Amino acid sequence: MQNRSVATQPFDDQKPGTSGLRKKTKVFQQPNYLENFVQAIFDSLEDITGQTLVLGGDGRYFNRSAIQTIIKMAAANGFGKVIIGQGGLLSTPAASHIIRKNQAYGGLVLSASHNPGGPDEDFGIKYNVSNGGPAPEKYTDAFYQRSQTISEYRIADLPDVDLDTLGEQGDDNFSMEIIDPVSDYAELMQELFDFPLIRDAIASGAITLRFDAMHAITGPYAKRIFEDMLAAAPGSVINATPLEDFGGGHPDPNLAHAKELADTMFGPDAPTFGAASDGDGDRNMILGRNFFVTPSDSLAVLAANARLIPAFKDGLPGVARSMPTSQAVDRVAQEYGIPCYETPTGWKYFGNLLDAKKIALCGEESFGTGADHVREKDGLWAVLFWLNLLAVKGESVSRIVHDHWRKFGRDIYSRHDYEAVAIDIANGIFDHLREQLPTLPGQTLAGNRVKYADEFSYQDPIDGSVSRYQGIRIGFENGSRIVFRLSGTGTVGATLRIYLERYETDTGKHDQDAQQALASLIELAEQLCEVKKRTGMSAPTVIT
Ligand code: G16
Repeated sequence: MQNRSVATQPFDDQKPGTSGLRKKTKVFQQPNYLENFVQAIFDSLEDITGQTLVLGGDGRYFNRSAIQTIIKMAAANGFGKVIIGQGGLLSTPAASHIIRKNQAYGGLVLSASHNPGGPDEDFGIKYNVSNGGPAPEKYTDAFYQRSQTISEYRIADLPDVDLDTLGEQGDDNFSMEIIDPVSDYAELMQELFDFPLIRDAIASGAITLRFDAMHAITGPYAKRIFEDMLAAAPGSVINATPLEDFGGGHPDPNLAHAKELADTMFGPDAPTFGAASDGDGDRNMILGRNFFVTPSDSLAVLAANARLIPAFKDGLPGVARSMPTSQAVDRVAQEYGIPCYETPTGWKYFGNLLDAKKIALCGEESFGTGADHVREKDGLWAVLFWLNLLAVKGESVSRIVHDHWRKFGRDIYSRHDYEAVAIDIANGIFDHLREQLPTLPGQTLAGNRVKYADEFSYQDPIDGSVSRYQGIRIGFENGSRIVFRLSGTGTVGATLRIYLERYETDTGKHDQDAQQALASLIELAEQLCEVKKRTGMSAPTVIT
């Protein structure tokens, strides 16, 4: 095997965002662009000689060719072994599990998650560390720094690897193992949940299931787990074949993008349970018959019922949510006397808390829920948790959530996204918000008295690291909140996210439409940030 050094020059835009580096595919396809970033990662890591790297992606356009390049670069940079999902496929949570199970040094996951795929759409790459979780900020900062001074990358003259045939090839210095992407993950799920109970509930017809894989990575996982292992009717998993362009769709599991599933679940003869996952399998959307569960409520319901699941029969040491996620789970933690941590947006902030066993369950408003079994959010795991809960309780999704609201109150919640905003306008909005912060506490706005108004900073309780500028929060004495943040995952301009939340204890008002219930906060948010006025947009691009 011959190694080569290839001269290159830095690209100035290789700063990872909320979850790795995401760009238009054509940006990644520029000569040396992918190679520079991968070399910057390898240069920033210590003692990689002879180590094992896990490699896979969500199957989007450019996945296979990027994998071939990375294998050759891993060889030239001294890795001893690369474990690759068959066909170049690995869901994000499965990659996390495989890193942990094999005690690998780390992994590279090729995905732009819920962003569309294809030659004119998005591609992405993220590095996961040895605990299986996304690289913390100190790593991503180092990758960026290195990318700004890079002058060469190293690559081996190897023939392309057959990604489709299982088995190990190579020699003592460098080997490549192609593994079944599903089996280890499916086995882990079987250990965590009561499969016989779920299977019986499905067999008896008590649970009828529809899962939308959105032409993305979870198709093969969901087919194996739901249809083969849990005996759901053939066809219960729809859009089950991963496609390079996700069938032209947006693999984002929400009511707008998983429309086929939403139409079924809100139509006549709906199954009792519906769910969807995203491009790389870490997000989930949960639906009952005629009923949508917000991700924040889902996290709270799972926390409240954790003891009913084999994996959590002894209870939870603590829980965590990202800052913009609703406070529903805080109420559960308070009731059970366990801590609830509030972290910045991004799964990487949960890793230390999970490793230190401070928490065992965590989640985000952005359709992410997960636990201590891996170090990524996990779409199918969340679906199985709900299935296990339905099988134990024998009640409908809607009933379980309504009972939860009756006990804890309802945090009525919505997120409004304004996408592709010009960067200078977005910066202007934040400057304008920052100027107002000192004057807001004590004021009564739209009938709500402001308790605090600040820019969120987080100090990690385990390693003491501090993350600043994580979103602007305005909290009211009645528990309502408005949060403003710029997304770290978009690839065009800036995306302004406005998170709105109101606490309601009156059960007679629990069935209100969220947009109506939040109308006065929505208007107040516009008065404060002026996004419509400054951009000329008349409405949010997406409401979830
Ligand atoms: C990623 C992160 C999540 C985050 C989400 C939205 O999810 O892993 O932690 O909540 O992006 O981030 P933002 O609001 O900055 O766009 P995914 O599923 O895209 O990898």
